[in-house]
Amino acid sequence: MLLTDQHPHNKSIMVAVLGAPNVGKSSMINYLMGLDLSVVTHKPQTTRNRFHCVFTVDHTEVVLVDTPGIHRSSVEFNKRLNEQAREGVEGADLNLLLIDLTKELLVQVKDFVHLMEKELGRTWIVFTKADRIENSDALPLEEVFEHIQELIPNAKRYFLISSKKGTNMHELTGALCDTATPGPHMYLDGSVSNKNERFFASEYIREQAFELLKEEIPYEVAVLIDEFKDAADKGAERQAHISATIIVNRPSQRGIVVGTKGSMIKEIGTRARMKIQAMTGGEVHLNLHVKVSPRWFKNNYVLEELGLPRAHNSARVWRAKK
Ligand SMILES: Nc1nc2c(ncn2[C@@H]2O[C@H](COP(=O)(O)OP(=O)(O)OP(=O)(O)O)[C@@H](O)[C@H]2O)c(=O)[nH]1
Ligand SMILES: [Mg+2]
Repeated sequence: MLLTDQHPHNKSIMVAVLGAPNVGKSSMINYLMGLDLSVVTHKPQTTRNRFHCVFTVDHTEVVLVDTPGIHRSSVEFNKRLNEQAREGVEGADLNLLLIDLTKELLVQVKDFVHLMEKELGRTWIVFTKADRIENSDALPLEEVFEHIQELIPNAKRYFLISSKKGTNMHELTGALCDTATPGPHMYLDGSVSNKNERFFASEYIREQAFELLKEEIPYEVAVLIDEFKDAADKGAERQAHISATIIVNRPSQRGIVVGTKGSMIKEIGTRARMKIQAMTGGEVHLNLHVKVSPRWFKNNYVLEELGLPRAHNSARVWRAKK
């Protein structure tokens, strides 16, 4: 969408947000936006799709591309997640590579460079979770950054942030805005994403499943929205009727997701509904079902429906859905 009546002072920048699972990509994006848009949990591999998160400061539009954490795996599902991340750099003016300060720093960079399989354009390094390190200002980051530049020649500068405390977020926002170039905005004022409410509704349901379910189950759960109907009478508050299916891998998981006398699915639904209501600004009626779909994470049709097309290194040639 190119908007016609653009302000002459408009500027814009598209920024790919990259890094290993759980480094704090979505948390940073939410903090910069001032909105709990992207799903965050304490478990790795929370984000599964690449999408735009948009905010504006005065006349400057910043489009942050959230991506799944890139990681080593030979599993088809993970290959597709990695591909989402790899494609995140396409069209970006700048990459932010996030590095978790609580883990081995250079190992993260080496793994990332290896998995990206292509040279990165202009990149800034963002060291995350500064609040978890005692005296983080004393870290030899200048030295680490020099090593990183040997691995990523286009790494131009670095930041030390905490999304929990807001450390240096103002500086990061300022630097992004200063780097934006004059040009039209991609999004209308007030738009926050290229994904619709239907997508975020499924994300908020999955977020609760991720938080509430244990062991391998969160990774074997997917959510599909069957119906998203708006039924607001003229002048009345908006009402959304949503039906969604929680897909599980094995029959035994159905009972766990439903819970004793339906307690678990009720809890997932109640929590997700609150968050969806905050998004739509109206009442939400949420109907959840559980469906067993064995090995859905290997099923091309399901994966495509989840917005995960085949990767360049997918195990076999998948036939496109007719
Ligand atoms: N203490 C602290 N925890 C953080 C910070 N940033 C993120 N976290 C925590 O780290 C975990 C992962 O955060 P996410 O934002 O989901 O990480 P991500 O990189 O988007 O992860 P994936 O989507 O799985 O790739 C969550 O438990 C966050 O609360 C931070 O600055 N400080
Ligand atoms: Mg994420």
